[in-house]
Amino acid sequence: MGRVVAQDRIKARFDRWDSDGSGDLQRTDFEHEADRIARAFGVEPTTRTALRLKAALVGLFELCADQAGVSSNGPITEVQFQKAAEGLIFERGEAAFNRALRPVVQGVVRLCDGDGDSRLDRAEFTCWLTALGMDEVKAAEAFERVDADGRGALSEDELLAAIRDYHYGLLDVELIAG
Ligand SMILES: [Ca+2]
Ligand SMILES: [Ca+2]
Repeated sequence: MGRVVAQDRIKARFDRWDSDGSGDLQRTDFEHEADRIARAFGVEPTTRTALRLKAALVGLFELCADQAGVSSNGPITEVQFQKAAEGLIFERGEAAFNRALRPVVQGVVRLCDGDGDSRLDRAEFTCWLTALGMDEVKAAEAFERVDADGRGALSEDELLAAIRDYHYGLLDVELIAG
């Protein structure tokens, strides 16, 4: 596993989440990110599914703030974020990583889970990635790679494993891109 790849990806994540470009992360960055994702799915930010995603992202922000030892409104500097994210990815273990990210994954799954079975089939997953700006051919390829058990639908656990593998440099599919 490559720490350099991991650090680059954490840096890219930081830049994306710093939605106001202030050079540090505030709670409002994560609120705006949630609104932006909801709109990418064609959902008004005031709907229940969008608000749940927002609560999940704010929860993740608070966890990072807590790790960084700053106020629950931030700001979190880039160095603090890098340290908190590396701790989560490399040191605290898979269970802690999944606990931190699961609400966000659930929040996004709800936005594109058309049949409501809490799993994403090929079309639903393609909808996720194309809403985040990936083209359809690449999204279809990504589905094959993430569908580890080949059953044609992605569970939350498979999605979490894919996000973790991405940050380990084991997979080149970024699922919470923007
Ligand atoms: Ca900011
Ligand atoms: Ca589904």
